[in-house]
Amino acid sequence: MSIHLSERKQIQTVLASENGERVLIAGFLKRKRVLGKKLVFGIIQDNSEEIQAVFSVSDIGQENLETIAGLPLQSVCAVEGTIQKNADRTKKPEMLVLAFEVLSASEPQLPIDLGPGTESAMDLRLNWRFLDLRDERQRTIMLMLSDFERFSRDFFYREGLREIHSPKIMGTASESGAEVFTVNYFDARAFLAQSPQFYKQMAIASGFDRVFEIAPAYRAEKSYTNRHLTEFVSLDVELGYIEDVEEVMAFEERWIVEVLGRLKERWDSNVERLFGFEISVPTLPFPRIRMEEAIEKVNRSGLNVSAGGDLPSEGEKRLGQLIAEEHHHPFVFVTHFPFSVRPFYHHKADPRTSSSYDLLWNGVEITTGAQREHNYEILKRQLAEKGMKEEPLSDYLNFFRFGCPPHGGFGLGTARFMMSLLRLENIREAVLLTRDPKRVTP
Ligand code: AMO
Repeated sequence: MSIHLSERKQIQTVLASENGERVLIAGFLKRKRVLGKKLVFGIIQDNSEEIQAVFSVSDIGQENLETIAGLPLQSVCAVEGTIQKNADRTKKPEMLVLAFEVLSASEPQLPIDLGPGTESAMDLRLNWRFLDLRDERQRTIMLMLSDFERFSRDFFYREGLREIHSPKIMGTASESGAEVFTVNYFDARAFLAQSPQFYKQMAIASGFDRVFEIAPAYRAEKSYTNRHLTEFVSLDVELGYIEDVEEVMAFEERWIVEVLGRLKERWDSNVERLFGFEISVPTLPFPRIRMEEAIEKVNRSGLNVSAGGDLPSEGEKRLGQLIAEEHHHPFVFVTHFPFSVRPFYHHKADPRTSSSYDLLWNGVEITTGAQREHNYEILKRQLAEKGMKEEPLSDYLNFFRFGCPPHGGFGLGTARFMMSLLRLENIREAVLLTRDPKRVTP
């Protein structure tokens, strides 16, 4: 009896088949139980689900039974058989195996432990990330990340945004000089983009009303923390013809509520089983607090963060807790940052204050957003105020010389989003592969 992989069905689909239906599945041998010389129970897992396959000597013969009994876990097999529904409807159907084929045998000794309660150290898991991702919890994070992007695209297209892809090799640094990677570019020097900031603004100057981009961003930050990577995926939005920064915040909170609602609908039961809590969809509008007030509030609670500046990460954490107690809300927009701690391209609400915000989720910054300065003369003054030269930024400044709609937008690290959503300890679990100051492999 030969197996035709083209007839393979996903296990999730197979679990809903009729009793007695003949089906073909394929996947990893996740666990097995050998009962004497007559019976082997094997759990086969694919991308969608797992199923118990019953290998019995009377159906497949002695030789085949010995093969499956001796097969190392994680080997890849194709299994054909009939579906046996359980009389108890709460129990999953099983498969009575009629034929199987080992597509690729695993080595018997795995370099890491898979499964709950047997976790290997993070660093070792990252060395063997392809195996680590065979664990359902790890793979679920990636599948949800993919849905997060998909649901976001749905929302953005419905709201009239267009997707762009801007270059990641640049002639100038986009955010600030300090954290940028330099690359040899033939006989010259170039930089890796820290953000698509300049190009998403260019798109507005080019006449695209509203745009978004989901793409890598690079930061040469030496800091080795649980929430910084040197390469991360940045989700960027830029909206033309806005009235003020409030419009950007209102857009962002509507997007987050829709996306969380859809993620809950699709993933809640898996999240409950694998992570131990339910996804909660926040109410609108999210709380907003001015930076000045945020600092006062945090200091009143016993921390001592400097006034007039930015909030350090412990301050953000405390603010998240205080807002959660007061407003019963996991999100907070911190607004009215001093211009002194913001980039030159932010619009000013008044001479000392930028029209910008950070969005915190459970006390972790997931977004920076702002209205941008689109007046060429003012922009040049703001550059001078920051002690920066015009010449290296001349291409950027040109965007504002021939008419540019008022605009604003935000940037969000997709891994930070997943980390907050799933309450992960480490951002490294929320990216396919880690790039940090100590790691450029695998
Ligand atoms: P900012 O530098 O705050 O703003 O970055 C925006 C968001 O990107 C994520 N992020 C990171 N994630 C992982 N590792 C890092 N090293 C890292 N650095 C940043 C965070 C952060 O909130 N151009 C502006 C955005 C804008 O104004 O539109 C910018 O890049 O989630």
